[in-house]
Amino acid sequence: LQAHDRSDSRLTQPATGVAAPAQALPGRMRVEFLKADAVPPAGLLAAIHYGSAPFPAAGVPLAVNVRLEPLAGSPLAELWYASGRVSTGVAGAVRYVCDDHYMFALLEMDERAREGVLHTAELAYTAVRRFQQASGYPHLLRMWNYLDTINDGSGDLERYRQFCVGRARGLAEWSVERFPAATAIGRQNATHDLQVFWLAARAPGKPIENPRQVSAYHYPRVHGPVSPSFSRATLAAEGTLLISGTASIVGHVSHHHDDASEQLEETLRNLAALQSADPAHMLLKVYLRDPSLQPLVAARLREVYPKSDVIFLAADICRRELLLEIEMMHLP
Ligand code: 3EB
Repeated sequence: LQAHDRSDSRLTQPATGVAAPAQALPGRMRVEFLKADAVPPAGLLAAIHYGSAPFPAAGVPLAVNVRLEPLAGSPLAELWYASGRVSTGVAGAVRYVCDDHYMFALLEMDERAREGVLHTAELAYTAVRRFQQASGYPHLLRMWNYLDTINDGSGDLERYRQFCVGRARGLAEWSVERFPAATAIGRQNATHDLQVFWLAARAPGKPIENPRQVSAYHYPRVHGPVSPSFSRATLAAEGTLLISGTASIVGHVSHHHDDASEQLEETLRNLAALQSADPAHMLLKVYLRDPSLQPLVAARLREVYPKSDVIFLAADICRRELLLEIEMMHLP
């Protein structure tokens, strides 16, 4: 029952004459980055924390450690606030937490216990599909995928391409119109884990494609045996725009090989083509193959998105000629 709207929530506010904060609206996603030495507050659904620094996860219902190193000055964690009753659970290899509207879930699989990344991804995504179909949160809004040495192997044997084959096999009959927004990124250190986590909802989101780019699920054969299973963005029912990892790809072709500054400009044009009207806040995550690119990228992002928060992470991108990738969240 979607009975919550602004007028309903105003009725429950004390008559102070002060407008209720946007994040108090039921079902409104509230996401923030946590400053480097701060402690996570109460009331969270999940915390995604980056790198090897110790993280005070006590009291956080689901803490996910993404083993990518944050670059100088970056916040170390992303906090997802809960709205309503929170419960946690385990279903096979899936660990999850849910509230009245959303579910966050996590799967980590050691590739060494399976036969390669294709098979691991197939197992993982079979589990995702079955778990999602049985849950009360059937709509996948946003997924993150992290794996080691994403560019190892040549041609169709490149690990990213193998991951794409396994993911598609695992998702099986999952229809293209219901693909979530996503990120698929390579670690620069060895963990042996395929790590997949995702945000799902009771209410469907709207998948959005980018007019400047061929839909990833329609990429031609030249990019691998099976096209990637994701949408360019998801517009959640309450207005948050969740933009996939976005890079210097026009049509289906990588542009500006080996020119980071031109790749950044192309990426910004791709992001602009997905922009929502007037977000109150923007959160960016920037993946850089070479950490020495950070000052250049940071300076340009301050010009383009002066009011945003940014996490920089050292990471490999899924095509070897790509030097950077940016994902973004627009909060209404
Ligand atoms: C691209 O546009 C760049 O396979 O889940 C971006 C976001 C990319 C998600 C994925 C891949 C994925 O094709 C790569």
